[in-house]
Amino acid sequence: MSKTALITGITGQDGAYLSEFLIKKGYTVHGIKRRASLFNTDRIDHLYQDPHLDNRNLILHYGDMTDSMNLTRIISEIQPDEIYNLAAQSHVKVSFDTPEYTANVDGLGTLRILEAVRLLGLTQKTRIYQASTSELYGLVQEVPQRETTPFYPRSPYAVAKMYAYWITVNYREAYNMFACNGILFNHESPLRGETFVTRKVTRALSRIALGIQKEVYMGNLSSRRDWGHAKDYIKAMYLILQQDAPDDYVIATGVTTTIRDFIAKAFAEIGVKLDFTGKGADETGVIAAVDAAIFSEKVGESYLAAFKQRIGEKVVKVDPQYFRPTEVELLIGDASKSRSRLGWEPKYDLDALIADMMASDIKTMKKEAYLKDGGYRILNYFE
Ligand code: NAP
Ligand code: G4F
Repeated sequence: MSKTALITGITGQDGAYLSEFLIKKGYTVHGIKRRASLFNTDRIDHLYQDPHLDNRNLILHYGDMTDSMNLTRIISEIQPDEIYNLAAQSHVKVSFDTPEYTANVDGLGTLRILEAVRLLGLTQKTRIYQASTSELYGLVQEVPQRETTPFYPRSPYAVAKMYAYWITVNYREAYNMFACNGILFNHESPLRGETFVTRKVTRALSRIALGIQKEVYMGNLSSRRDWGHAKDYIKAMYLILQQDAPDDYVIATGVTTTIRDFIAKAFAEIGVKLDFTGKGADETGVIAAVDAAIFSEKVGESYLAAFKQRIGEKVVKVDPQYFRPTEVELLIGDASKSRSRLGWEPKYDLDALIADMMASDIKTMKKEAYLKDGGYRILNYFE
């Protein structure tokens, strides 16, 4: 018998990779998507199946994490073996602007899922994965952070996720439910939302390389993150629900890098050397040199001459509007428990992640440039 999974947040980065992964494993995957005035299923359109077909393995339901009755009805109809609760207002900076909404979706939304499973009498059937986060460690109390490190959340997002973390533990202990937290450190990919720092950088640098963007404004360049690839991290979510007993796990690479170094590495990937000068809000990133062979291979020879003219230009600047009222300065995870108990091992390191994201964004931005100038760059697009 094939298993049935319900994914909240199926239209997001992780939801897209996880649904593809579970479908390949033979699952029937149900997903909850929000009603929006524009199509919001880009990331899963390749998995879409006509609703008139029998035996579909991807089925979407309209819903929202703020609507208990809707969630309860969907769970009741599907009777899932596994629920992956990935839906969230997931942007830390935005949570300072929308704290109540973030608490409702990210905190109470988790309670709504757990309580629906309990009220429907599914506690012994349905296993629940909760998308917990390294943001819980906030003002870190230990380096590196592991499952036993005390939490010190630093944003409305992290505080909401702290409620979700503990309500998951509480339902596990109170009702003997198979409910688990994956404490995932930052994970990125070509599908990453465009306003998270890595994707903002890979998109902007691709556009700068192609000559369609002058510069990019960033926030705090000195904070450090432990970045992995989302494709590796969704496998950990699955493994967490396949264990004999429910538990909580840290998923991380164990390597931490500043935002500044991420930007320099992303430029280096396409043969550009970037030097940073100045401090704080006056810091800038200046194009210092370009390796013609690498640039031609990764971006395209026809863009090289124009790009060389830009050596000496300040292309990375700081705008304090991107600073956060309280910042998480350092994250670095210790995933020893996941490695030993789950057998989880990431395939991508940071360089491989950056290569994947840059290649994807250069391709996408070439297409954008082509569409903008009405075909003038058609040769570049196909080269
Ligand atoms: P994402 O790309 O921002 O996706 C979030 C998903 O949640 C989207 O499908 C979004 O729908 C949906 N959603 C938002 N508000 C909702 C609501 N009120 N009702 C129903 N659905 C709603 O996030 P992600 O990077 O895939 O992350 C997945 C989960 O892991 C999130 O809970 C996030 O907080 C957590 N997490 C992420 C990371 C990371 O580094 N990526 C690390 C640790 C934990 P729309 O498409 O309609 O917006
Ligand atoms: O990419 P970010 O917005 O991710 P952040 O805040 O670490 O949160 C992400 O990872 C969490 C896991 O730890 C998830 F739970 C959460 O849902 C989300 O996926 O920012 C990373 C760092 C921050 O220190 C930020 O201040 O980059 C810094 N930063 C510097 N300039 C910037 C920018 N962040 C953004 N988004 N945009 C900037 O221009």
